Amino acid sequence: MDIKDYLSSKKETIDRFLESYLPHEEFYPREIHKAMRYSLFAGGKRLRPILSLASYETLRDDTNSILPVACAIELIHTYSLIHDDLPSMDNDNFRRGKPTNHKVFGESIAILAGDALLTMAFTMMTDEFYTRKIKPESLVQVIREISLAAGDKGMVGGQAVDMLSEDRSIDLKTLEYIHSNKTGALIRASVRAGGILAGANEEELKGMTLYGEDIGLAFQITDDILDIEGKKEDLGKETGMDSAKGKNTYPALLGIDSSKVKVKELIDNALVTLKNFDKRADPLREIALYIGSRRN
Ligand code: GRG
Repeated sequence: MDIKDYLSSKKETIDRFLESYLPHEEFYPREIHKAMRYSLFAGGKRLRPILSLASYETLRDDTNSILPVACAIELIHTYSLIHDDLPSMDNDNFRRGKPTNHKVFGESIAILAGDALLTMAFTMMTDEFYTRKIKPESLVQVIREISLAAGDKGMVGGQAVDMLSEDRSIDLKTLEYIHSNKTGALIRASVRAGGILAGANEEELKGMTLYGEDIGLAFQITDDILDIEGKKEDLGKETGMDSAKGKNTYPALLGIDSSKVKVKELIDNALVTLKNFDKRADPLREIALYIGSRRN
């Protein structure tokens, strides 16, 4: 399979669904809908919803029925990026190759656009019209998983410890907590959501969970490495920001070479956790390899 074709065809499907769901930017109040659309359609990779679809496809066909859940995760991810860029958080000027949301719309609208995207995720996942083909118990289970991953025991928790650790030295255990929660939790939940909705058994879900944890951590360590070695044109944001902000990162703690070795180990492990899955798990395998070698 060609992973580039796979990613771009899934991205198209996801974008089409999001485009049809989001209120038009002329919808009152215009400023908020413009700001939501601005960040959502700024060209994200859609990695998290793609992971949900790929994980579902390891067991079942026809991902259309789970699009509202997969796309809801992208809404949550986009909210987190808008809030992460705010002056009170990372104070960034560029995201997805464009000025950050608050630079264009001002801080209050950026905060509200993030809030609205987060809230809309739950409206989307409980929209009877779109989710009627999903078993209600599975839907409740994934909504709970996703909300846990996004909250204080997941992404918000990781972000809080990250903020509190700036300009302080921390140990590897704390750094792993930050990375696994700030970035890893939503990635893990994306993979698990696809599995749960496809009716995965305990063994299958365990494999998917370990896979999600490994690629989630690898994704964030790669992000740390790209902040040092990546190109602004590829990343759509400025580089060198982590050290400028006194951020704790893998390269800062372990050095760049050991960080690369760690990414490779995690990707190898992720592939091992999928060993009992057949060919239908190839997209998950290819995504793991892509994460280990990504440039943006
Ligand atoms: C504000 C509660 C709250 C949380 C913020 C996501 C996050 C937590 C912070 C982002 C900081 C950051 C740049 C982390 C690196 C990993 C990461 C999430 C990168 C952005 O995700 P991509 O590369 O972005 O999937 P696209 O734009 O492709 O969707």
